[in-house]
Amino acid sequence: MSRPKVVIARHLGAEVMAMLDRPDIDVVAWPSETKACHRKWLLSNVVGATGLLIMLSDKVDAELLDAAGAGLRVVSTMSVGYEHVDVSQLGKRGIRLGYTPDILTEAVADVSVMLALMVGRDVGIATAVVRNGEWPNNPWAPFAFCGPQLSANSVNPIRTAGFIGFGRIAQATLTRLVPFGFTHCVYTGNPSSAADPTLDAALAEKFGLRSVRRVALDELARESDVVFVLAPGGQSTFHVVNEAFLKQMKNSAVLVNTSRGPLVDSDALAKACRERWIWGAGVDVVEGEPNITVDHPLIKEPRCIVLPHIGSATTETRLGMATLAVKNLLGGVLNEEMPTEYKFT
Ligand code: 8YV
Repeated sequence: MSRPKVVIARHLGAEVMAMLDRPDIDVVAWPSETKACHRKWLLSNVVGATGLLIMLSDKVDAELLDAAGAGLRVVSTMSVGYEHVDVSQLGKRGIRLGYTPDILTEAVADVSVMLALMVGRDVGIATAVVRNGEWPNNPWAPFAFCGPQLSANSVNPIRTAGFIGFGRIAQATLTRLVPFGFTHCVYTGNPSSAADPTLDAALAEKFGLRSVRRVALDELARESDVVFVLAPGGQSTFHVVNEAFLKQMKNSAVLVNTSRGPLVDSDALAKACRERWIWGAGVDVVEGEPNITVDHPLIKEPRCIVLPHIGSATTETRLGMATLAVKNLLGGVLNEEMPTEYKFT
């Protein structure tokens, strides 16, 4: 009997690839050194596959699933998000889906706080001054490079964190802000669930804050000293941060997006930074990534820090994600349990 074919769409590093070195499967892996078009490679190599392991950048649509054929049992994505996968097509065809939640929570929370601090303290502008040899032309001046202080202080003893989306990563981010003296938290919840004051009181107690409140978007914009965008992508959250939202933010506030680019209208955000509706922004994700040129309005904004989607990029986290993705893949291929399987509704 022929062995099931598994296609690994990205090189996962020697340690994780070794997990696939087993006698009961045939492995076809993307030759990362090639200059071939990745999509074309995938379309031709997925033919007859039983399992497919992909990343966020690899679109799984009807075309790819048709190319794979009826034998495909599992798609395993090395990501917590799965908007690049046509989930309804998978459901219709009875194909299982694995994804990698939880494991990246702490790494993304770290980057979220890092961006808030970097923007507030003008690190982008300050490092450019040093790198460009302009430090000697910028002698010490009392208010040079000064920005709003993230942590609570005698001038601003009340610090409010706002979260668009209040899942695992948002709560891990809030945990990090508590030692900075944050006193209040406002968040937007899933529109399909009702606001619950009892839950909010329990959350305030859990985090040791004076209050945690689920609020409407405009209230969140008005009250927050820093807004973290941490909701899933998709149509319901498209441009949830737009001109109207940004105009309501405090002009000392910082916006951080470590979720998905399309949640924030980039042109509106660039305008908000340029016209000082807000202090600045730190984004790990941008609409249209990775095809961003240096002319992009956000890259041109001095008080906007743009990162190339590195939220989960620590060695430990990526290794954990890749290992989990392989376990999900093998579970699906061998008709066994998958550690983190998407539940079709
Ligand atoms: C990664 C992510 O950059 O997991 C996600 O959904 O956005 C990031 O952790 C990406 O998934 C790597 O495939």
